[in-house]
Amino acid sequence: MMIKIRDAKYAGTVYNTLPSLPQIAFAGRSNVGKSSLINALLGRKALVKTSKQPGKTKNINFFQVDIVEHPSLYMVDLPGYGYAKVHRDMKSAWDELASRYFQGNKDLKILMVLIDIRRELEQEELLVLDLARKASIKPMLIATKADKLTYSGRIKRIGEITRASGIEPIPASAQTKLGMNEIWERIFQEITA
Ligand SMILES: Nc1nc2c(ncn2[C@@H]2O[C@H](COP(=O)(O)OP(=O)(O)OP(=O)(O)O)[C@@H](O)[C@H]2O)c(=O)[nH]1
Ligand SMILES: [Mg+2]
Repeated sequence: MMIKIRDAKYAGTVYNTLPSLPQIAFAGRSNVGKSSLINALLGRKALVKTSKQPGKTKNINFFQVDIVEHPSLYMVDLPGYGYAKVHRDMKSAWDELASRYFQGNKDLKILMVLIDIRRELEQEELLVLDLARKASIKPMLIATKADKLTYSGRIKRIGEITRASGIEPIPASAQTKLGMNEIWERIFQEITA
């Protein structure tokens, strides 16, 4: 699939009034690579700020993407959850922010739940998948940082994550761009359905 991005720009936060367009949201624990994945999908180096320091993204940020010969959409960068150094109260704050954003949001077409390909699914991931299902939002799993494993290591982890979650994850790397085409295909399948 040939994707040509005409324009990609920051459009505001969940608190702004924005024109109605399909939304693709990215969730996952801090440092899993949400912001990097959005940049990689858009072929941009630093539209979305990334950081080695977990907890960088604190708001729900909307990026408007205009694509040649395809409908425009928003990519939505959600704050990371499960950052160990953040106080427990932050976790329920995340749930509250996300639930409010998910609830009754007809434009939200896919919730991409990111998991580091080397890590086991934990309660946080299962909770987010559950939140999506409750709000009738289609969840997809992306196994990030796939460049850190060999091909056979990837296959093994994909099987394990599928068994633990019931969803087959797409292996992806913001570094090598592995998986970008497949993710775009799934996005268009969903928003044109
Ligand atoms: N090797 C490798 N490193 C990656 C990949 N994606 C992200 N990283 C690195 O992981 C770190 C965190 O990436 P971010 O994209 O900022 O992660 P985030 O999920 O947006 O983090 P928060 O905003 O804190 O929730 C950075 O140092 C990235 O360079 C990848 O595919 N491969
Ligand atoms: Mg981020």
